[in-house]
Amino acid sequence: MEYQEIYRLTKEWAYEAGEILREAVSQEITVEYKTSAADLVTEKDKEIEAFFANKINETFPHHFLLGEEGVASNQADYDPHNEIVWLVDPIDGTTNFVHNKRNFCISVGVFDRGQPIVGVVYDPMADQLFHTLKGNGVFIDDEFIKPSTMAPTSEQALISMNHLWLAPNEYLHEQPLQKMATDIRGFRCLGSAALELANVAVGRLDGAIFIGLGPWDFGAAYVLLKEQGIHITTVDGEQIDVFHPSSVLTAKKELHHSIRSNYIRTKK
Ligand code: 2AM
Ligand code: CA
Ligand code: CA
Ligand code: CA
Repeated sequence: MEYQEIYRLTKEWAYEAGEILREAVSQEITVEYKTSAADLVTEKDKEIEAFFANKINETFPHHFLLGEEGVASNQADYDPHNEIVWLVDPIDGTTNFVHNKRNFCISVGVFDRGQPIVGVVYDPMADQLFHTLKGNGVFIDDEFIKPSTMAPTSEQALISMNHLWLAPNEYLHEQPLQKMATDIRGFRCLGSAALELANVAVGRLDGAIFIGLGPWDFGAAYVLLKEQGIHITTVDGEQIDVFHPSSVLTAKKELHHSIRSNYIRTKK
């Protein structure tokens, strides 16, 4: 069955790509600026995305790839809602890859006509693979991660965010997360959205709230979170279009509702 084969190969390719990145951190890394000094890309980002583009093209020539570095931008126009599409972030957390040499990942989500099929997030330095095939449950490596029945309240919650909340953004007049910062147990800001979202899917974090993400950032984790029955919407509480840039708010139903109603002042 094609989904099983996609699942098997996604994991295999993520391990192969991870091996390349593990070797790369001990060598000199060539860094370029994309839009600014805060927006980095290395030759490894491009190499890993090209690696996936070639594998997908050879094995599933009728599938499409949407990746951060745009190596497959020569694909003809297509409607992602009518195709099998791979959302690939070759390195999520490039800044961590360059500076810290840890806390980055490879993120691969596969969607069939918009439906989540496979989600794989591989942290090569920790050697941890978060993965799911729709309907089969979420795993870290070989360990099945049972969806937790706990329903944390705001004051018990550990929540990931990205630093863009600290800059002026479309959701505020004031800082909407300031009150939340004093109410919740803690914020975390790891620098790899895909890894942080995967951590919500396995219960290591209670929620995450990000703005300005691309499909490749949340694609794989979207599949993991949906599989666990954890809410994932835009910050405005709307359904995410996985093929377009989006804000992301994820948490279990009760916490998701409490964040939305208590802390987010949505667009005027
Ligand atoms: P990247 O490393 O693949 O570029 C860092 O806070 C997280 O945000 C990473 O997941 C990073 O992905 C992503 N990111 C990088 N640049 C961003 C930007 N300009 N806006 C929003 N997210 C960004
Ligand atoms: Ca980037
Ligand atoms: Ca990314
Ligand atoms: Ca990236």
